[in-house]
Amino acid sequence: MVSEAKSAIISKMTLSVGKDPAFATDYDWFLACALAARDRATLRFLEGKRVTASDGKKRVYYLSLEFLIGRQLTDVLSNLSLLDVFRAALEDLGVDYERVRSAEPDAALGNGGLGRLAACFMESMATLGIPAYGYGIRYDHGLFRQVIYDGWQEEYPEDWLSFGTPWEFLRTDVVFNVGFGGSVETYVTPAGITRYTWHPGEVVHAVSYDTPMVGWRGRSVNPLRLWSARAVDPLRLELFNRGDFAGASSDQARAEAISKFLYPSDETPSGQELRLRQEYFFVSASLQDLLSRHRRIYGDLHSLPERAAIQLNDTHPAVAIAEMMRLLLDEHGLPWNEAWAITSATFSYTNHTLLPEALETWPLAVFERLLPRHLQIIYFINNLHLEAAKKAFPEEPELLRSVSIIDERDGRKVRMGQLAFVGSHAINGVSALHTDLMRKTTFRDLNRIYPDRIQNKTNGITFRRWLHQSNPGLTAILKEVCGAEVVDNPEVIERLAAHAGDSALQDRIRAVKLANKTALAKVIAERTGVRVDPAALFDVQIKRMHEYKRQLLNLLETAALYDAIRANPDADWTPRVKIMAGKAAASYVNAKFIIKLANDIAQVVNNDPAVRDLLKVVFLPNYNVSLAEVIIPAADLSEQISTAGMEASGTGNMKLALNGALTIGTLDGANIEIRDNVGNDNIFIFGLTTDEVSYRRERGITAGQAIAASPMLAGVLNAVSGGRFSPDDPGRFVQLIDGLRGADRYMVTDDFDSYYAAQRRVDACWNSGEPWTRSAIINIANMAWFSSDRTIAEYAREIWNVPVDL
Ligand code: NBY
Repeated sequence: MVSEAKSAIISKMTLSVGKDPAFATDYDWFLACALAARDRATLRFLEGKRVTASDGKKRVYYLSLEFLIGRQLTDVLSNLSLLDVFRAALEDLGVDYERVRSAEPDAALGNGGLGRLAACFMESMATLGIPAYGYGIRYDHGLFRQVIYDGWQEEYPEDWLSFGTPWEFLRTDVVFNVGFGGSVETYVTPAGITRYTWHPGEVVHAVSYDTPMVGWRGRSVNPLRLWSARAVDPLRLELFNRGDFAGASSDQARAEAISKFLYPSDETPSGQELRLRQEYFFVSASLQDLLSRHRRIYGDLHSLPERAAIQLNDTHPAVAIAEMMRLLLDEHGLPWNEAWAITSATFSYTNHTLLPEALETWPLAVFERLLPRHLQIIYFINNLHLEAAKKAFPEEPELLRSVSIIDERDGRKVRMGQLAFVGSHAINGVSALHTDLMRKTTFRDLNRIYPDRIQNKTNGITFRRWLHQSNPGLTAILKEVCGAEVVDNPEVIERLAAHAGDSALQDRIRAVKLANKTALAKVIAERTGVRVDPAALFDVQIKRMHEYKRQLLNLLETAALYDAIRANPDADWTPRVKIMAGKAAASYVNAKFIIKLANDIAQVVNNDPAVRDLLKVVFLPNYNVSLAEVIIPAADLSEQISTAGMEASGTGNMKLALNGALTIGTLDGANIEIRDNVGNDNIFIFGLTTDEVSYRRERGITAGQAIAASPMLAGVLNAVSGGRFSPDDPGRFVQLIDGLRGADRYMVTDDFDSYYAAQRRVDACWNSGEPWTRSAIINIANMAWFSSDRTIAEYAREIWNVPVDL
């Protein structure tokens, strides 16, 4: 096996990379290994396509504008059971696997949780043998690279594709035309039926690239099909010949802009026309592709719902509802009712947020200019939908306003959430609380018209990447204590619980954690210059920077703790390292100030001899999947402190608990389900509940009371806004802190005292030693339910109607 791998790698190095191994760089070795690994997945990949074509198996199509894959080499090798073989082969060749692995750039084609969920789902679908295609965009530039300069975030373009990628196959035969703009022609057939033809004003090509997604033990290999935009004619020769070189390639530039970059704002849709072009571009290509596949195999489109399930990952691909109708009506000549029956039986939609500013809408004018025929279809859909609503609730004209796909208030808009809901047979939230809130708030009236459409599918994570690959030390313990089958069946992790009090096991768990923390300490030193003690409590908040996630609450507690330590340096403090990482959308002013505050606090605290090693503060730049893989196994404490009701689910919370971190968190999103699984005694819950949050909001209760009631809070607000951490610019944080003193939309002040108290409970528990490790073990033991295999099995059974054995 090892010798086989060795010669495969050498042969790739020589014949595909074109390098003499003696002169190969780490990146060359990565390429050679990736190509050799891909070979071993390819036969299974082709076999999967053949089988599903011949056996009539239902396919799942996962439409997502984001797939946050990260590095793939270890994932592919490990899932093919070849990791040790390749490692040994490289060692024989005198090459260090770690360096080769690190030479791979992250495929960062996503912003955060939503994109990473899509990546976990692709892996789980392949693992469960579900025939699935992921459809998305092959962005030339993924999420920006974050550099921290003088404490401020700077954004630089990300370049993962600049040297190509060894994982993909270009499909030169899978190219579709995608139209934009133009006009709609209406005519009446001899039989008296009105028909419509769209004449787009502009056409671009969608070219496809397939990346194999390998399931655990190579059970199946599914394609992730990403579309790249090309101009139909690369050059306007008549302009070129006249010397107008820029004009000659302007069509090309305009077309290629579509797949040029990922929009970097999570939670707040950009509203730019280019974004709508991206959405329609990949949706149209994907639907044309899957319809032509269906017709090739089955001939008739009426059987589509039995053979295909299309999942919309948030509303970003929701224009698919209108595009499917257009294709069925205009291109395939189906009557409306049949087309609608097929469409709504095929689609389902996942909602990832209820934040009002995050719900996607498009101004009618933009929509009409870009997609005139689709707007017409949406009007038809809406008319029928509102008729039905009127019939069901004749006494409630207000209800029509809330369920309408067209928002008639200031400046008319298309509401993508309503469109996705009306066009789908199943709509799901991503945690129990979030789904409950969907039914009660944003989708309350739609839920009354279409009861039983809303379901819950609590998120999950793939244990292959987030446990086995990223934490081999812990995995080795689990295999020994729970049995080797733990890598195939996470439920047996539960066996760990029986040994939670066993001091030998506790020692081993602590030793693995310490080793992981030592590795992280090295990364921290390299990237920030800060030296931290691996024996200290590693307190971690890693996620996109957003006010609702309340990194500011964490920082205020840090500042308060710092003052408390200075006031009483000889007390029995728990040495802590506060670790924060995350990117802010470039235009999100407050989020960028919060990053600056973290760095300013770090400057002051880390250089104050009075606090010694009792407190260190670190902001790690450029958080991405690869950095997460280093931080998560090294965390002791997981910060999940969003305002209750605002974090739809969270998935980082699951990764951290699975790796033995205890959670300090609010009763929000999946934190609640984590608590239900690990037990109240093994998690630090604090703060307002969702009901208390809405009570305060409804009564307009603002920060005044909380500040008046808490001298510590008042003191820390004064310190930050008074320039205590920004002596070079004392007014720097005045506005940020004034936001808390005023409306305090995210109720940071209300939760401050109970958060501070919960942190002191954390200190006490950490100092007690044994009980902490015991709790950590109980956390690990009870996380099996959060495997994305479980989540995907639920989607398969309850939404897609696809057989699955799990
Ligand atoms: O989806 C996240 C939720 O905040 C988190 O609670 C949940 O666990 C996760 C998976 O369900 N949402 C998220 O990551 N959203 C985005 O990344 C996003 C990206 C782009 C846009 C909106 C949201 N956009 O409008 O462009």
